Amino acid sequence: MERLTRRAAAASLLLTLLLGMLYYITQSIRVESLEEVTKIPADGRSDTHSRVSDVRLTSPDHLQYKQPSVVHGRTDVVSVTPWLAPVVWEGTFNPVLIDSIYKPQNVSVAVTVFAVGKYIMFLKSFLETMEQYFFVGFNVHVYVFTDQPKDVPEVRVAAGRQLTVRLVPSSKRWQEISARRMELIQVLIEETLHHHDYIFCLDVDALFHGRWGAESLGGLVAVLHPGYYKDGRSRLPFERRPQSRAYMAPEDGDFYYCGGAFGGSLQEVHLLTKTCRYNFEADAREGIEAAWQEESHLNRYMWIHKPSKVLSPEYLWQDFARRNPEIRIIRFSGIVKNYADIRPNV
Ligand code: 5GW
Ligand code: MN
Repeated sequence: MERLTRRAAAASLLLTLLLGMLYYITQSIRVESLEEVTKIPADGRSDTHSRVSDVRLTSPDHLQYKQPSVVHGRTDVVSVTPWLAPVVWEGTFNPVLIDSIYKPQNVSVAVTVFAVGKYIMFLKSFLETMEQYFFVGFNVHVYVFTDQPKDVPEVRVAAGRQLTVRLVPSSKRWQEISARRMELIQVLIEETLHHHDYIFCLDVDALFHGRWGAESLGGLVAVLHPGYYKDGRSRLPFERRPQSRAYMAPEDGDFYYCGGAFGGSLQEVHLLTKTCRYNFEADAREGIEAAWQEESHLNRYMWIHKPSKVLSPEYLWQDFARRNPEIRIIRFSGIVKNYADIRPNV
């Protein structure tokens, strides 16, 4: 009897010891992995948190600007989404104040633009007008993706701005040029992650006509498509076939966004391009191509991952469209192109 209790006591002691050791081991693993995710790289930027999430809106003490009002403002447009992201319209922000907040942060903005095949003809005026209107006074690095590096025009750029040419293979099928944009942006971000804070991916067949500045910065940034911003869900040209990974049900969708301009922090745009590329390629393997290619996949992505900033159609208008009264300024606009002239044979 006594021997039995002694044995039981020894066993329970051993068990307690074992449990204690196990607890210690799991705790130390937990602490280690916590350290792993909160580790700040040497350059001061965290890998796990994008800089935008903890951006400080610090403004200089003596800046003079018009007093803002919370009872008077634009009433002809909505300037906030139901998930409380700003919708940027002329008159909803003060450019002087915005610049005073973002300039001291010395942000670096990357831009991607594709000029493949005949689209090289749009590059010169795109770059020239960009120099006049896009993030003037900021660090801007333009990455031109082209199959004709020799034909990239020489455009004089201000201090703090630079241009890099990246060679891409030419392609006969336009669907392929379109499809590979997401992949090439994804790879670019992987290679330049620590060089820039934000990135914008823009169509080349457009010109800048007005300021496009730091008011457009955000974690995930989408532009309202100029052709559909007043339309009901049933009219939005989302992909409607359930077989596609870009599928949107009739009751889905906030807004219809442009494929020709989107952006955000490098981390967010990396996830976007990686996801859209994956879904596009998986669809292709099953023999399906979404109605508007990567624009359809982008719209599906933005439905699930709501943009933290929405840019009004001022940020990608179309030259052929009638200018509606709520459009007080056109900042960037697609030029009218003769499709027969510029597109490769399909
Ligand atoms: C060619 C034929 C059909 C569709 C796209 C192309 C094409 C697009 C091309 O041959 N070369 C090229 O560089 N692109 C890039 O993709 C351009 O940056 C272009 O702005 C972008 C999107 O194509 P877009 O502008 O023809 O599409 P939409 O919807 O603005 O007309
Ligand atoms: Mn375009």
